[in-house]
Amino acid sequence: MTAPMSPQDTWKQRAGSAAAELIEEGMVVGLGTGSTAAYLVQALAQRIQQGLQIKGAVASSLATYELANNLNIPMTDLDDHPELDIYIDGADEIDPQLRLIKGAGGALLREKILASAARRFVVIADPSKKVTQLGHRYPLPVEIIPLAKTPISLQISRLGAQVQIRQNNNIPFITDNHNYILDCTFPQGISDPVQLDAQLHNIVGVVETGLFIHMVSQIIIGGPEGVQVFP
Ligand code: ABF
Repeated sequence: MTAPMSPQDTWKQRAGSAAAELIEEGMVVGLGTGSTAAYLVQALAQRIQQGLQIKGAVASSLATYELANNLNIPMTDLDDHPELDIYIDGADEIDPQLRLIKGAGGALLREKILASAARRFVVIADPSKKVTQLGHRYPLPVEIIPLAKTPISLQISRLGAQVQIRQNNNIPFITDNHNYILDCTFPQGISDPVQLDAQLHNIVGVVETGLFIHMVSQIIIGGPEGVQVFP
């Protein structure tokens, strides 16, 4: 017997299914990572089973690749399709200006590459992801070159953050790109995400940050009443 879905999972599923409806015949689709994106992948697989034909899907993580491939979604990559018609992914925090923190799942670099290669970037989430200011609930993930972990941690702490190397059982978490993630907590929140993103990118050895600014085309929030679409 399968356990009943929690309300939050139902809301994530609503967002994922609504986003799958945006995918049209012949599109190249970017698939995000995380539990909300997994519902998108399942809904897309169902549409393909019912006859939708897409050119292919590009996954933002090895985990999503496995899931989509196992569900018989035709997979491709950015070498064959350097431009995506649409990229759909979850987020950790969404502010009123549709700026995001992403990367709790550890796939932020590939996610940002796909978002920047897409004509349209659609974010799917449940209502818990909406915040008034970024950085209050989740630390900001920053992907870095492992060799430089100590100097980079020092420089980021001088920007006002508490910095921790992401670990699993006391072993550093390794990204799909063989890098580390620093989880950076800003106790007062992030007042100027644009400036912070620029400051972080100025630190040698920082590969990418989990701040997604001026990238989002649309947000789909699944909730108790159905889905809401912004803008
Ligand atoms: C990816 O998965 C990430 O960028 C984000 O960290 C996370 C969201 O996961 P979930 O949908 O499980 O909350 O989209």
